[in-house]
Amino acid sequence: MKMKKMVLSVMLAGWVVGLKAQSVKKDTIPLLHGAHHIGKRMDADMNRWRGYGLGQFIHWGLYSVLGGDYNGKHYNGAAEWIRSWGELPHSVYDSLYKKFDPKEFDANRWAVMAKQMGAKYVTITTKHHDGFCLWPTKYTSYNISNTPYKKDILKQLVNAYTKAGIDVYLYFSIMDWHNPDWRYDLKSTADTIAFDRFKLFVKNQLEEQLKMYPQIKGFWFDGTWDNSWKKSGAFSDSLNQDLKRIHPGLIIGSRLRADDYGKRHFDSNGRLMGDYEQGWERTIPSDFAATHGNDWECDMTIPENGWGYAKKWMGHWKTPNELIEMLAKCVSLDGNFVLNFGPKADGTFRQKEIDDAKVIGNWMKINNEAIYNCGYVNWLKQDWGYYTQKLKKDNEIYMIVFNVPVSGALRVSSPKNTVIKKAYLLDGHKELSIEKLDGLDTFIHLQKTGQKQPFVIVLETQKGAQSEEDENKHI
Ligand code: FHN
Repeated sequence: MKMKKMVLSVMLAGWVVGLKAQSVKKDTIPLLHGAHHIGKRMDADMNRWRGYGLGQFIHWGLYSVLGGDYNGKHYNGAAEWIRSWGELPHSVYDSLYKKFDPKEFDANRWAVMAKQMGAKYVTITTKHHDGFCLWPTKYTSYNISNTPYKKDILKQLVNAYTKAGIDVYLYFSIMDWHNPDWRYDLKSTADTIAFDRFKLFVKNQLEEQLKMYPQIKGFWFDGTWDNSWKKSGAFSDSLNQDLKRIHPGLIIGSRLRADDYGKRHFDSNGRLMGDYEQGWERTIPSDFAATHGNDWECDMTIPENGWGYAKKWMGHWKTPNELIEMLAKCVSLDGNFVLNFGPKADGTFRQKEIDDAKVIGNWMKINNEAIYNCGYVNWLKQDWGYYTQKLKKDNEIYMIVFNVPVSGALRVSSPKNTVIKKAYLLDGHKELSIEKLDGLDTFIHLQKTGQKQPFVIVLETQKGAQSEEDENKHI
């Protein structure tokens, strides 16, 4: 009897453990400050973000006064980091605001240039790591109102871009080299006390921005990699929630938060913390699997590296066609592509940036149908370029072509049960001949199209029209 009882209780215990194992996944680490939702945000604001395709990044601040030069010498790192290299005394850098007087600055001209390029959103540095604020914040005197220029730059930009129909996002660096309460790590009570003051300063500044520029759509956080911030998971979580409560719909990427254990971007259970993945800086995922199906954005510089204005650009300068290809690749993998501009201290842009924006804009004028509100197509990738389709899927598939084979025939492998009814060039709608191959592949024959630039072919497809014989070829 005793034995029977024991077996029963062991069985029961096993059943309870089994139940537990079913309801809580084995690898789940209990977190107070992990991701608060699983899967994508599907509200209207986020759908709008998803459809942008192309954005502009602006890095503008005191570093543009130096442009990477100090005392007749040029420094080859990212020019906006010059204060941190020990090449010039901090007091010299921190006095640059006395020289910041962008006489040529015209926010409307900037917005028109971005609009012509085809940008649907802009991210503007309101405060980079140097701590200088482009808006007249009441929380530090290290701001635009104390420069010879005096006027609120941010307000002009927010108004001009919004008027041009471009959504505005504010870049905000948490790391702040100028604020005496900033800490890289928290190693003592004194550090913690100072950093608590700093956190309040950050919260105040962000709430101030929301109050002053209510048109904005989101924040773009940076400088969140230090231990002090990684140890502030609870604060970063409540800050995120506060900002969203004040401004419902606000979009914030994965750079802001840290979880209970200091994990960034993805929490300790591997879940994305933020509305989109913000780790694709100067790189693009190699394929769709690498995106893990998340929303994401790639931020790209035209030179090898460097975001703020540098008198000399380092390394390879990307050509407009390279940039257009990056844009196409991002959209084909469900991401947005954001191209950086680093205006000069006088408020003008370098010629190469102006020229590139024009070329991209001319291309977008013809081909934007394959970029805006478009995303991933689960068809076998081919060497000629990239597929996209409308996020609200219909029967059209876009082929953005960068490499034309010598044969002039572009191979398309359509999935089971999908038939290509018609193919034509988006520019001018010239119809192209289709050759159905044995099995599921099709050739789109280009003949002489005279295309010198990347171009788009539209495929009109029909589902469920494949013959049974063709379908069997997939088995
Ligand atoms: O250090 C910055 C850099 O200067 C620039 O602002 C880029 C933009 O993505 N973010 C940081 C590095 O991740």
